[in-house]
Parts: sequence; C-alpha cells; structure tokens
Amino acid sequence: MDIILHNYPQSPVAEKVRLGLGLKGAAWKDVLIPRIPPKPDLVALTGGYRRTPVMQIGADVYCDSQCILQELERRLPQPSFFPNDSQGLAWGISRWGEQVFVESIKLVLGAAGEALPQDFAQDRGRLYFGPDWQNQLQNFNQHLAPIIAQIRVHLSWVEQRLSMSVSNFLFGNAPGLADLEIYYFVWFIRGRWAQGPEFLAQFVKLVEWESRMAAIGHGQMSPLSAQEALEIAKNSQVQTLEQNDSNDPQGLTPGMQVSIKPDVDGGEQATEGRILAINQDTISVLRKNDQVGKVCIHFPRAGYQVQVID
Ligand SMILES: N[C@@H](CCC(=O)N[C@@H](CS)C(=O)NCC(=O)O)C(=O)O
Repeated sequence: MDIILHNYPQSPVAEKVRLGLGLKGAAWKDVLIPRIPPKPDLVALTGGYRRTPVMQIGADVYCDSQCILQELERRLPQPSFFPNDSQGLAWGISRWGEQVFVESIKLVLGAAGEALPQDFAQDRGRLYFGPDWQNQLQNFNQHLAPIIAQIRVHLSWVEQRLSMSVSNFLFGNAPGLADLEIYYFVWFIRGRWAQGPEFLAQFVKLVEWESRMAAIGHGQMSPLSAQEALEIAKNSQVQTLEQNDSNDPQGLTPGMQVSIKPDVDGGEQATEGRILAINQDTISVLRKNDQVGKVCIHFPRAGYQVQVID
C-alpha cells in the first residue's frame, strides 16, 4: 500500500520525514496541505490534529514525526534508522531536537517581526507560545541575542560530537534517526532566518554534515490530490490489530473513548476516538466519518496527553 505524506514544502518537521523517506529509499505520494488552518481534508483523516506532517497508509493515519518515523522503521527496516546501536538514545535526541526547534521558531518569528503576515503570526504565535503570544513575539523581536545564545550552545554540542569522530554522521558512517532529529531545525535556521547562513558558518563540521544530510534526498515522490487520498482511506481497511498493555500506567485499554492532544497549550483541537491498540510508545484510536470511512489514527505517547472521556 502506498505511503502518503500530507505536508507542505516549507515545513521543517516535514523535511525531517521527507529525508527519512529518502534514507529508506522509499517511493511515496505527496499531498499538499494548507500552511494555516482551515485544513478540512487533513482533519477529516486525523479527527482534529492539524500539525504537519501526517502520514497515511490506506486507512491508517500517523500523526507526529515520532509516530511516522517509528512506523517507517517497522515497515522498511533496511537501511535502519538506528546505526551502531543508537536505538533508544536516538529517540531521546528527538526530544532534545524538539526543544531546540521551538527555540529556532522564537528566532525565526522574532527576527521577522512586523514582516510576518498577520494570519501566519497569529496562528503560529498561538500554537507555540500560548495565549500571551503577542507579547512574547514582541519580546523575542526585541531580544534576539539571548535566543541566539541558547541555540549556539546546542549547536556547539553537535559540532563537538562531529569533531570528535572520524565518522560522517552522529552514530558512524551511516545516517540515522539521530541525524534527522537535529538536521531539520538547522535546515530551518539556514533557510528562514536572514542571518542563518552567516551564523551557521562558525560550525565547520556541522556545515559539512549538513551537505551530507541534504544529499540523502527525498526518495521517489509523486503528487497525489487530497481528494484521492481521502478516497484511498475510504476504500481501505484498517490494518492495525487490537493490542492491550496490562501495565499501562493510566489503565488505558482497547474500547475506551479518549481524547488526545499535544501536551502544550497550543489551542489545538483534540482528537477523540475509541482505543484500538495501546503500548508504551503509541496510542491508536478508531474514528469514522462519511469522507474517509473507518480510520485508525496513531499518536505517540511521548509529548501527548490522553484523557478518558467516558
Ligand atoms: N511534534 C510534532 C511537531 C509538528 C509541528 O509542530 N509541525 C509544524 C510545521 S513544521 C506545524 O505543524 N505547524 C503548524 C501547521 O503546519 O499547521 C512532530 O514531530 O510532528
């Protein structure tokens, strides 16, 4: 069944996944989604989740790059995302990367200031910086130096790692998940902050590594319309099997009705559904509507809050 990625070209998190698809040598279908809501076709599949990217395989829908990359590793094990026993640690690096990504958003939006289109500023401001986003963006704009100082520390750690080793990537001579989890925010800083290339030039090994990362490419991508993607969901059967976890700390079990959303105050709509499968990494819920039929929507546990609603 085809791998479908719902995304837009400027999205750094989508770039992480596109390179992940490239690393796996995958063929995939590219569905273009709007950069700001409303995203009616996307939320028909996800039940409300609006972030980018989302992967669809038939009637299974994977939200968040964490869930997407984990599923890609399961379906396409070679070449592995975990060279040189980097399992586990690479996921830890993904949480670190997310923290630095948010710092880079402060930098990019803060530096853009008034030049930022109002609707985009409002959407991303609220999503990443909470109800007080207007003051926060203004504050970032007036105080860029402390943000740069934060990002510089993190990048210097990556630079140290790359300088200590004769290898081309973070865990040896093959790229893996750890590299993807750092690369995407560097790509964002370089491409979307006017001073990005000049700032990054101080990290010599990092810049060399960036070109090796870019050379991975995106695999074989071909376009697909949103309408065709919805039809594919409607004409497919959910492939996920029921799974229980008797040690689940929240006592979650298949059949429970739950709501799921990122555990930050982004003003986002939660996805509600009935649990089909649950384990320590992932929660998968079923939903049904006329546009897509019955779908199974997968979320990571790390970074998401799950509430039982009946
Ligand atoms: N934890 C999420 C973060 C996704 C995320 O924040 N993506 C950005 C784009 S790079 C986003 O959704 N922006 C708002 C949007 O596209 O509507 C993941 O890893 O997928």
